[in-house]
Amino acid sequence: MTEKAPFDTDIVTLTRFVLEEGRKAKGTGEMTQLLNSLCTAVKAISSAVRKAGIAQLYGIAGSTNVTGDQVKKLDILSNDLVINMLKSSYSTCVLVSEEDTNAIIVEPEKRGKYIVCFDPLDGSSNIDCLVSIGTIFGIYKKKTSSEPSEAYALQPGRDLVAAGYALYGSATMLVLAIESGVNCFMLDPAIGEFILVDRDVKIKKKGNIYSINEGYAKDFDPAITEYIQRKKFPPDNSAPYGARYVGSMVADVHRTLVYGGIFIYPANKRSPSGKLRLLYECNPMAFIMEKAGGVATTGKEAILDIIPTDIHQRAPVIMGSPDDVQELLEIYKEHEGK
Ligand code: AMP
Ligand code: P6P
Repeated sequence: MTEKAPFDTDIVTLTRFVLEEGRKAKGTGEMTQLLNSLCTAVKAISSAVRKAGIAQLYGIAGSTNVTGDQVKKLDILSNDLVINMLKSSYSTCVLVSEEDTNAIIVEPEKRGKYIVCFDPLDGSSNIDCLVSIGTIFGIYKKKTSSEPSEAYALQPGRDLVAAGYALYGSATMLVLAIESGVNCFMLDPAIGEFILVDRDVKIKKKGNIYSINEGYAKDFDPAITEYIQRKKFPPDNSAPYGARYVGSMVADVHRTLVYGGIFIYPANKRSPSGKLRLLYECNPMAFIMEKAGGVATTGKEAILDIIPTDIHQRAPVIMGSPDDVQELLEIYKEHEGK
């Protein structure tokens, strides 16, 4: 008789984890409310993302579906879900979304003390070919009791209270970084709960994968060019690195967190600040990387130390295993002298 897999009757769900952390913090419960509301938005986005692929195949195209219902573009739908779930958590006062030009000021009767910067569906240009995409978020506490404004969000990533991402890949995973560290939760569709699968995640000191869009090699600065050359033709005759690039930040960063190595979206001649957005792509990922023992830099300074001046500003990104990032920083130093 084959042994039945034991049914775990004491599963640590994200809801339970967040409640326990809230109890430990002896807080008011506002952060707990916020995180659990965000979790609900991510579950709904995961469901929509997986349905949209099928919808695309069966010709539910354009702005209405076969029953004439308004079918929102997936990234707009995701944005609405996050905004509505955060507002109804009574824990936020200012929201910054990749989809909205201006910061969203929460109506007075629903305000709380947190600011959330998020990309509701990062990499959504990949959805039609079913490449993994994600939701990225960073959470700050307001610093004053003045009337909330866009300026509330212009805090350095160093001041983040929590950050995380959801990866809609072969499974849906939510990675949450709080003061105490990084924890990974896998969505179990059978029960609609995120289950804790990796506790207190730490990145490898050194990896063997580099991740960069080499299509831009013509515009790379010399330090990047030299670094990539070294990965392909190691001067010490060690094994070359593998190259992996999905083109969806959440997928590339998650692989780097799990396998080690380095993810690079550098500045170049055409884009002097790179492409990725500081508030809702670079800072949350940098916070997670540092909490996991990794390094996240622009090449000149730690990403988390940048004082933002605009909610949609961009920043160059070099992040991952400490030894790998350090090797590139040393090449940058050598080139500074030239
Ligand atoms: P609160 O009073 O609920 O807003 O929590 C105050 C502070 O305690 C938060 O800003 C966090 O630093 C920490 N905290 C409270 N609840 C949680 C939680 N569920 N997970 C992680 N940190 C928490
Ligand atoms: P490129 C997706 O569009 C995105 O914002 C990130 O998720 C991803 O890392 C980057 O852009 C990919 O940009 O220029 O390599 O296509």
